[in-house]
Amino acid sequence: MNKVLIANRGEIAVRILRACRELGIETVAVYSEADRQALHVRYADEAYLLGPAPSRQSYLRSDKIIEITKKSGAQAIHPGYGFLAERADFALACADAGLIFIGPKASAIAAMGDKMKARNTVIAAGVPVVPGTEGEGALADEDLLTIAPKIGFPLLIKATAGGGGKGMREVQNIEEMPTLLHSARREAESSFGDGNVYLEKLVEGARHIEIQILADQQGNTIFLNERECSIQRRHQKLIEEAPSPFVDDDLRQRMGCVAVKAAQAVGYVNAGTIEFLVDKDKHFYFLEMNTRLQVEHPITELITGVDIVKEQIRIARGRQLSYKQEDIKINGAAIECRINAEDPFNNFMPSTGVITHSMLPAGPGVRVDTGVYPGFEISPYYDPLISKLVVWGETRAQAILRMRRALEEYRIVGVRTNIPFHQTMMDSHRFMGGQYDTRFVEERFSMHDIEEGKTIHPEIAALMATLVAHQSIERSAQVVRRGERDTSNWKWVGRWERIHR
Ligand code: MV4
Repeated sequence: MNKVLIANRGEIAVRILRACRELGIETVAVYSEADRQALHVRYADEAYLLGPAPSRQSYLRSDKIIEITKKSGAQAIHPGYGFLAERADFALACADAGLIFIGPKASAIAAMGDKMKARNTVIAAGVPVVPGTEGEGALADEDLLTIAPKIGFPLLIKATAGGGGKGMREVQNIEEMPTLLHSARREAESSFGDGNVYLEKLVEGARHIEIQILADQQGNTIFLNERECSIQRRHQKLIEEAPSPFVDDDLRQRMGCVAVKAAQAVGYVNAGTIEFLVDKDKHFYFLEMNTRLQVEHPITELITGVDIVKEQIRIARGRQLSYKQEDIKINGAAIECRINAEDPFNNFMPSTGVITHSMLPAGPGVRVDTGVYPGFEISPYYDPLISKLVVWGETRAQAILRMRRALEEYRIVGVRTNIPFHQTMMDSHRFMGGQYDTRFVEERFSMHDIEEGKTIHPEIAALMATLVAHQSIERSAQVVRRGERDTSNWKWVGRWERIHR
C-alpha cells in the first residue's frame, strides 16, 4: 500500500493526509463543488471532483469513489468519520473491487450497526448491558407491551437502526407506551428506513464514557483508555476529555477489558470505540460500538502518545500493532473543544459565510485540527465543525488553564462561533470540579446570564454603558484580560492589518 484515497472532507481529511505524508504514502483527495478551495484538496497529491455540494451527490457516491480510487492507482480507501465510514455495503464493495478499506470488516460494521443485534452479541460475550429486551428478531407492539412492565419504568424505546438519539423515546408508564411506540417507529422509519425498536431501562444521571480500542489482523486487541464525552447538547458532543475525572484505575481496567471482549465478539479489526453509560455508583453498561475513527480521537493520542491514524494504516497493511497493552500509559490530561460555526447566544443556530480572518492559538500543549482557512466559506451543506481545539496539560487543572488561554487567543471573523460557550464552560465550577453528566448542558448550564443583545433594565444598561466607556478609556489597548476579549473582532482586524502592511 503506497497510495491512499481519503473519502472525506474537512479537518478529518487533513488529519488523515498528514498521517499518510508522515508514512511516505501518496494521497488522493475527492471533493464536491462546494469544496474546490478546501484545505484537503490543496494538501493532497491529487484531487478529483465528485459532484455537486449535497453529500448524496458527492461524498456519499460510493460507486464514483471506488472508480476514482482504481483510476488513480490507489490501493486503499480511508473513510474518516461520517459519510461512508459505517456503511457495511461500502466496505464490502471496496473488498469486491480489490481495494483495502481502512477500517473493520463489513461483517463487524453490520453486527454493530444493528443496535439490537449488537446488544445480543455482547450479552453472549458476558458484557454488561442495561436491562431490557433480549433475543433475535423484530418485536411487535404486543410483545413490547408485555415486556415493558417486567423491565420497569421509566424506560427508553430505542431504534434498532439507531444512533444519535433518533427514534428514542422516554416512557414513564404503560399508558404512554402505545403512542410513544408509534412515534418512535415512525421517526426510525423516516430516519433509517427501519421502524424496528427495542426497550431498555432508563439509566438516570449517567455519564457517557467511551473506550478506544485497536485490533490488528493477528488477533491482538488493546484498549487506549477512556474519553469522557458527557458534555453534549442534543446528542452533539461539544467537549471531550481524557482521562475522565470520574474514572479510577480499577474502573478503567474493568471497562477496558470489557471493551476488548465486546470488540472480539464481532471479530473486530482496526480502530473502534465502545460507548458506555456509567451511573453514579460507577456501574457501567455497554451502549453501542462506533466502528470508525472518531472526531475526538486526538485527546487519546495526546495522553497515550499513540498516533491512531498511523496505527489504522499499519493494521490495514497487515502489520502487528506497534504497542502491547502494557505499553499503554496515561500521561497528563487532554481536553478537546469542538469549535462550531454556530451562535451560542441564539440557540446554537448554524452560522454560515466566509471566514474573512482568523488567528489560531498555538504554543505549548496546543493542537488545532482544522480544514478551513481565511477566505474559505462555511456552507450549509456539511456539519458546522470549523476546528477541534485540543490541549494537553500535565494535570487536568493545567489543561483547563491552557484551554482558557487558547480560547482567548483564538480569533475567527466572518462567522459566529461557539467559542464563548467554551469559555463559559471552562469557567464553570461544575466543569472544573468534573461534576457533570449528560444532562449538564441542557439542564444546568445556561448562556442566559451572558446572553448578548438582550435589553434588560434601562437603568442597568445606563450603568453598564458608563462602566464600559470608563473601562475603554482606562485600559491599554494591548492588554487582553481573561474573559473580557476587550478588542472587538473589528478592532483586532484593523490592528492585524496595520501589522501586516
Ligand atoms: C440511554 C440513556 C439512558 N439509559 N440508554 C442517547 C443516544 C444513544 N446513543 C444512547 N443514548 C442514551 N441511552 C439508557 N438505557 C441515555 C442516553 C443519552 C445519552 C447518551 C450518551 C450521551 C448523551 C446522551 C444524552 C441523552 C441521553
